[in-house]
Amino acid sequence: MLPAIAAQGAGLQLLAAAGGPSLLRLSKVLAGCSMRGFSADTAAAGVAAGGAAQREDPASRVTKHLKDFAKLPWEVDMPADKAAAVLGSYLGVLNLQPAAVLDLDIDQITGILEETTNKGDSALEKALFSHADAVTQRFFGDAVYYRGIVEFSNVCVNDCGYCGIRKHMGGVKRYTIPIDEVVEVAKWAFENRMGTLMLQSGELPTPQRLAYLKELVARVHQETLELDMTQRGLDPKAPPPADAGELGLRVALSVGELPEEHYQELYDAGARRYLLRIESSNPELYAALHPDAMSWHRRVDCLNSLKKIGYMVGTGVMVGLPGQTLRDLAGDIRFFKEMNANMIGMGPYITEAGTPVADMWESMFGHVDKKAHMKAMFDLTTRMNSLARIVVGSANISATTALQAIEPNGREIALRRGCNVLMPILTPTKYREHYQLYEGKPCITDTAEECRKCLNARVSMIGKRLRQGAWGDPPNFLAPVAGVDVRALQQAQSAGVAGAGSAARSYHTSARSYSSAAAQPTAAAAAAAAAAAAADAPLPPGPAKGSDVPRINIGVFGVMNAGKSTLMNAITRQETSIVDATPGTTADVKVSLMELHELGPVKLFDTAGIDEAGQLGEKKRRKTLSALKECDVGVVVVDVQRQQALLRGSGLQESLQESSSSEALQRHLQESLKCEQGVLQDAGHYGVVPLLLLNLKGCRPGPDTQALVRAIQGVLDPSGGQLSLTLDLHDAAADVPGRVASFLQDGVTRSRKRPATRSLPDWALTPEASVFLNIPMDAEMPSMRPTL
Ligand SMILES: Nc1nc2c(ncn2[C@@H]2O[C@H](COP(=O)(O)OP(=O)(O)OP(=O)(O)O)[C@@H](O)[C@H]2O)c(=O)[nH]1
Ligand code: SF4
Ligand SMILES: [Mg+2]
Repeated sequence: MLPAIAAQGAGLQLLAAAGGPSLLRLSKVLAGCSMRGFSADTAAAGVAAGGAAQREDPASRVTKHLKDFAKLPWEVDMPADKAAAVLGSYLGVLNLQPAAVLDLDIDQITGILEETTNKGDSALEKALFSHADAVTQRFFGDAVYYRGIVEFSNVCVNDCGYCGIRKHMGGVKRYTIPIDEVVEVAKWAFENRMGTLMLQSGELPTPQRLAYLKELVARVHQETLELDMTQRGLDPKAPPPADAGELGLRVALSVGELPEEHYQELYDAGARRYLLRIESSNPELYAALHPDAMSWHRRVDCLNSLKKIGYMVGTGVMVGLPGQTLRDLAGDIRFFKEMNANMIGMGPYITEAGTPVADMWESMFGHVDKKAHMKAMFDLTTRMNSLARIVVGSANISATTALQAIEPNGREIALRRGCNVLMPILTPTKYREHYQLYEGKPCITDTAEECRKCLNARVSMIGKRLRQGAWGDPPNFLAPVAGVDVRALQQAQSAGVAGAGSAARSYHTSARSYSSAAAQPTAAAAAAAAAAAAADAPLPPGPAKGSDVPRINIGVFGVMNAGKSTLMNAITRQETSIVDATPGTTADVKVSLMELHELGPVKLFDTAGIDEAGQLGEKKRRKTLSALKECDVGVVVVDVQRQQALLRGSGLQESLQESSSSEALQRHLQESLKCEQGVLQDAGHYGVVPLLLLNLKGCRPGPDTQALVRAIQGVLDPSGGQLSLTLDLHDAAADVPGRVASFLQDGVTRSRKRPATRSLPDWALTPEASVFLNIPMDAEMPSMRPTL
């Protein structure tokens, strides 16, 4: 049974009068966009063009729909800490951290969906959206990534009951775009800095299609790589330098179920991502929507094969299918979590006339107001996006085109509710109308150039930034995020804190509005909160040694050449330390006093490697350990590249693929990670919060690196309780400073030291703001400052 349409769901507030601060801000953003070159177009080489000059300009198309809003439809006015409090109150747990990933079980997810969908709980819904946005920010900052899609063929052997290009659908003109034409689109996508190209089609498991695909994948991969090398002044025919970073386009495929050997051959040709939608995690519902020849279990086998080969694997479902329940949808979220989906795409089910599922839908819902129903499905889909973000953590989640088919600002709203990826359609216009999977598919007549401009305008409006040209690999491909086990926490708190268990119950009886839920906790919840607060009260920030300014002390530790100074420079966003490939470049403890935007005043320690041999090495080691004692947070940098080389030298590379917990491998890692383990132990001894930074240092992403990262984490953090971050500090596309800052913030939260209040709030950082700075003058301030 479909969920009832909530009478007072999160409706958009359409007000008669335009204006107000939000609109003012919107107009500024759009003015900014046009200054950044909306009007000066470059020709879309090789891609359908024509008529664009007479057509509506993308920015005005975007604004048209917004002029009646007093509040922008994607805005959520609940701050992250309040959102965590409301969610925690609903779930019956205390002190839920803002932006925490939550390992919710199927009952908890179903409960949230019921509360927000059928009971119209707008406070919980706001908390859900705000928390999802905070988790997105934690892993991606304000970055939004592109995946350009080319629908290169609509030929398909399947008859999925909902699909407008299924094999037996009449009136569809079948096409397959010649390889040269697709390669031209790929080059255009590269020049327009799309980062990834997704090649999509119906399913056709024939040798001819495999040959076509292999050639296409290899050409897109190779030709865009050569283009990139040429533009960087490198010899395009030479092997790419090891430290060149992201070159050319990432190639992604979405071409259905194939034999495992085909997947392998396509991976070998250069494809690195694969999208295969499960459509529903409920096998019975899947069976009802597909012909008998199609099997849910076979699809799951395909997903497993893709994972085994080393693809970044994406999947997705439809929301609002006839016969689907809220529990089915909760099961979908668990499915994503359990397979550690690297990309998630969810769209509302939109009928396509003449398909069996559309007939089914008509017989069940033909009598309802279709517009209102679709709006409810839109809202439900964005709740699903938020839940996926909160539960899975750092996967990429796409704001699907189907959302825009229902609501003109659908994708922008979704980007503020957990999504971080946009997928512009680059299929040349002459083919596009023949790839109509559902009714009202938007942008069918837009050229690729129009589509790109329109998306740029949309992303700027919501205060996010398109990371053009970036591959945007999902962090959870290398390092899945376990998340807080909410059920276990709930039980532990109920056992340990009187009244904590009743927090969930009390939530249901409290008033529905956010302010009353937050400001008037019941007596039981208040008692529980007071008890927990006494136990967990953050310590006031203590004065740093020799200073009367309260600072948080953060140190960076590890072996020589691990990338400690590189990390320090990412923390300070400047060249604080010398970075060089010579081991032992940092020979002493280097202290920097500064104020970081995210943390306030800090004292930073860059240190010498602790593995240097000889007497001098021993002196450096002692100095480093004395700095560790002073720290509140100690980041242990692990050089993954070095571990990979050591493993290769030991001949144990093979055992990595077989089992990351093999005894020989464990023994080897225990030995090669001795220094890092020593620092972690000392940190525990001195009460320093340890953070693990696994520095990939140019290691090629793939199953081997992934398995090694897991094995290292297993040795250094057997209980899985430490905070860790896996990334390449040179990855220009990964917003390294932003991710490092959130990582440190999480660490400081655990240190029980309260970050000082930020001296500059966000409004003060706008170009128009005038701010007087009160600079603290402490014992460590340069002596000449007062005379300046
Ligand atoms: N490709 C790549 N190179 C890195 C990365 N991190 C560090 N490097 C390189 O590794 C070398 C050592 O980096 P540093 O940051 O100086 O390492 P360190 O741990 O401070 O080294 P010492 O001061 O000698 O102990 C330099 O050549 C860096 O450019 C990374 O994430 N990717
Ligand atoms: S959904 Fe995909 S596999 Fe199914 S009929 Fe349509 S194109 Fe073919
Ligand atoms: Mg150094």
